[in-house]
Amino acid sequence: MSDLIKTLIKKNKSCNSVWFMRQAGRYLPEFRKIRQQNQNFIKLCLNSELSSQISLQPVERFDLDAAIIFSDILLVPHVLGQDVIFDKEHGPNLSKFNQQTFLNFEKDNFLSKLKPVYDAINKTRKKLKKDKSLISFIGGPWTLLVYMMNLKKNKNEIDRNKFKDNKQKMQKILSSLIEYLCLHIKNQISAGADIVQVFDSWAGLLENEYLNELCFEPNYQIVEFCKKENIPVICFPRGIKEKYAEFNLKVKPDGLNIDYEIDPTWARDNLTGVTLQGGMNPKILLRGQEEINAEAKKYLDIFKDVPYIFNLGHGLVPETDPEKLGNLVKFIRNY
Ligand code: 1CP
Repeated sequence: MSDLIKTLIKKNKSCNSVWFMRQAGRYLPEFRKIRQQNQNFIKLCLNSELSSQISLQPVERFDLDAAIIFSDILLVPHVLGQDVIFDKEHGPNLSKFNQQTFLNFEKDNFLSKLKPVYDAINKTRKKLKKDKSLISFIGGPWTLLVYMMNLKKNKNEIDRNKFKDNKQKMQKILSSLIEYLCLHIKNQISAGADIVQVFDSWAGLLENEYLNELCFEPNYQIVEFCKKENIPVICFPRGIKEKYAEFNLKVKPDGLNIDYEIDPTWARDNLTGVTLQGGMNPKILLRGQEEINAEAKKYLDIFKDVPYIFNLGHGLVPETDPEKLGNLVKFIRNY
């Protein structure tokens, strides 16, 4: 059993386990080299050999406690019929959502299109040391809807008119989407993943009156599915502020990743009965080593008596210096 799973399930304390969101990515020269030769990002995600290699890169470099499979939350809408284009300036762009295409999609087709992801998990598990975890993930249903229906007006705001226009349709689409996501989880487990993380990155864009229906309830259904499948699950409802407490009570995941807007002392005192993960602002890593380690120490001290996994409050940014990250990992291990 990996240290990560001991912390998630047995609620072990002070394991000093550590991994990073976006640990496989553009800040690593060995990733950039592969990326340069593979301009089509979706194709790269569906290349099982390269995906496995990329997943292992940060674990080999930093001896982290887990690999996270190199893939993307948007592969699900992609295989369900929407073209996904990554625009460097504006982020991902999806072709127009078609409800008929979506609802009539064949499950067998869905799984065969995602087979490279499962192959990548299988290959990675074989190369990964026994005491390391292999994390699989999905996007939160609401976060996927945001991309699928193009609900954002700008970086941090929902287009309210579009939201209202689409609101009636959402329940039907959500319940079908949750079924697909559970299938995807089941297959990732069969391929060798031993932890699931749910990235509900745009939960914070929901108005309070919709949080229960569009965030808590869908996450609850996924967590229940994971419990039935006997796999620990970590949720990340980014940006919901003090509603993290309600999320924890209602959804009851094994682990909860906090974002960097959450005060860690508040989290320790108010998010109980759950393993906490993350919190530190990834931009701190752009500062000097002493400041980085001091900030990490703050998190380690606050969480020393509760089950805690070191990670960040969002993904590593591309400007991160791998050397500083390596020093941070050493600092955490020796603390
Ligand atoms: O240009 C590049 O090289 C692509 C950058 C990149 C990478 C490395 C994207 C595009 N996706 C990924 C991989 C990825 N995405 C992983 C791999 C494993 C790891 O963490 O190392 C994971 C877990 C994701 C998850 C993901 N994709 C999320 C949830 C987490 C988060 O960042 O909030 C979201 C919202 C996406 C969509 C997405 N994919 C890529 C971009 C640029 C975006 C938009 C969001 C963003 O700007 O971060």
